[in-house]
Amino acid sequence: MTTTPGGFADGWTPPALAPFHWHTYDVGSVLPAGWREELLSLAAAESVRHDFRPTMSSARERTGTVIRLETVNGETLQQRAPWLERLYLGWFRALAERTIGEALHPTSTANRSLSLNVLRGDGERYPCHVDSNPAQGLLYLTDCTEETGGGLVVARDRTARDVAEVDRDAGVIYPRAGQLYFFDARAHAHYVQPMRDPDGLRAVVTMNYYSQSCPESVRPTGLDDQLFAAAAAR
Ligand SMILES: O=C(O)CCC(=O)C(=O)O
Ligand SMILES: [Fe+2]
Repeated sequence: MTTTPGGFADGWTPPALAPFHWHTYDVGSVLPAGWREELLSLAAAESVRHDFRPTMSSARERTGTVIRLETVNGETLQQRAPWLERLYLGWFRALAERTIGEALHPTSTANRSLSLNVLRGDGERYPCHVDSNPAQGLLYLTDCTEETGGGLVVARDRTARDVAEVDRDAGVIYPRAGQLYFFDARAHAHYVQPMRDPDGLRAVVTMNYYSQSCPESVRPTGLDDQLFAAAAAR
């Protein structure tokens, strides 16, 4: 086999499937002043902690793992920050459709649509999973860096089954406040690193969209029970 100076063997062809990719819209400065502070106050006042047991088909954690989640659920967001739902249904959805290239459908319940997730410096992390939805939106309220932790770690390898396997070959996204991300992570396991700074805070609004080619009915059994357990207890 001969190789070119760039290291390409003769006959190299690109992979059939596109590598993991995402799109970022820098929306922070065009949203109405105070949007971020309003959501951070809501998180401080209304977030609820509960134990998440990742046993559903989309989980990519070792058996028996229990992870403490802290969230403001979609029903509370709908009542306390109704403008967020309007963005989810309207402008943000239109931006997502430009990225994903398909009409996107809102979910049937407020809790499935929106969530405000909080991680604190006390080692909380977000569990490893694949998404069931073809378009995930993430509006970040805080900055994350290599120093603070809280990076979103995404496996390049489509077969990664847990955090250790993700870590073997992964890209890390360090989000900034005001950035709105969209991606399709149905085939790439991902998790959020624990915060390294004891005083750290990471907050993000997550948005789920489905579509005709990937309808809400594919959502894994048991996911809602585990994600919204706290809502039932309130
Ligand atoms: O918080 C993040 O950066 C990722 C959250 C996530 O993966 C999800 O909501 O599905
Ligand atoms: Fe995800």
